Amino acid sequence: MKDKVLKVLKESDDFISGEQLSKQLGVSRTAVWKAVTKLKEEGYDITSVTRKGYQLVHTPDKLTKQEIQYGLNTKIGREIYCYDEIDSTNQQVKRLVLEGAKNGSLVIAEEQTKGKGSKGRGWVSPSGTGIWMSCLLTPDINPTKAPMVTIVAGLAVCQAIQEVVGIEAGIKWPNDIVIQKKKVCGILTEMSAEMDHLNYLVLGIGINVNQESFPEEIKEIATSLKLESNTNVSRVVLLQEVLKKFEKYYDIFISDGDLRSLIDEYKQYSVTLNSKVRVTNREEEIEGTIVDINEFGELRLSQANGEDTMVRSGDVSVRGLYGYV
Ligand code: BTX
Repeated sequence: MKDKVLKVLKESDDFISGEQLSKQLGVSRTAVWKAVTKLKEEGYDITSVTRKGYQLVHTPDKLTKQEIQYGLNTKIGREIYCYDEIDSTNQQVKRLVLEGAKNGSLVIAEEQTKGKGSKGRGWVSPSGTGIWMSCLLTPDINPTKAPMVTIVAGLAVCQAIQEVVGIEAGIKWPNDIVIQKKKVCGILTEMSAEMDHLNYLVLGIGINVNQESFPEEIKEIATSLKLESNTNVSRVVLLQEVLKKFEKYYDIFISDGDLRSLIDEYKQYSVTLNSKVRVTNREEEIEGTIVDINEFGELRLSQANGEDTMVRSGDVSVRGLYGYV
């Protein structure tokens, strides 16, 4: 009932009477009043004036299912699970898979107590200030193609930031989004696969939105959209835009089978391309310049001795970013 009342209030520019609401929704005036009271408790600012009725004047920036789904037409997010607090949204997707969650299901939390970064690292995810989300995807692709989803997501996040906040972000290959050389977003794609069969992917995206400060251990390398733009950013609007952009590019990727149609656009955002880098993986450490990114999302590294190497994984430090000089 609460959701239905909210929808009618959102769609009306003027006051709407309790009587009209109860008629339209086929419920008693008391039921309408109860729903309005609940909405007010959740932070919706609803003015009630005798003989005029109710008017919604302010919507809180809370990541609730009804706010996220309002006006959203993507296939991703038709099923949404929202939590005030969870260990990690990626972990929660994996648990929901066991309960039968479907392709495109979305998990969102106001706070993560054990947010995951890549390679066992953590992700700082304080309450109410960021977008901590994970999406369940079951594409019919070879598991070797899973890392390309991170590339698709990076492109989508940059474009969404540009559209909603009006500032330019860059992508540090493969999974960081940076603004002014600081990390504003991290992407963690995990998968469950057997041999050449992909069971499912979990696409986790963490965006620092309205934080005004960061804990000591990351304050030199982290930033938020608020710090960069000097404005409060609506998490709901940004999240919706990320979903729209991601779905658009993801559909293209799935139909092409690789990144051939997207890579040129991606390269425009890359802070790794044409930069001096140091690549560290298990066996070795090599330095050079990234001269290209191919349709599989792999880097071509050119070394000083004239040798070219393809980089498919490993930690890539970009000169000028996060303390690598
Ligand atoms: P990463 O391994 O590239 O980055 C992790 C590193 O980034 C940490 O070791 C720390 O130095 C730094 N860091 C930690 N928290 C933040 C932050 N809030 N802002 C900037 N820098 C930070 C990147 O891994 C992938 C992160 C994915 C996070 C999402 S949130 C939703 C989903 N659920 C989940 O558990 N993880 C993903």
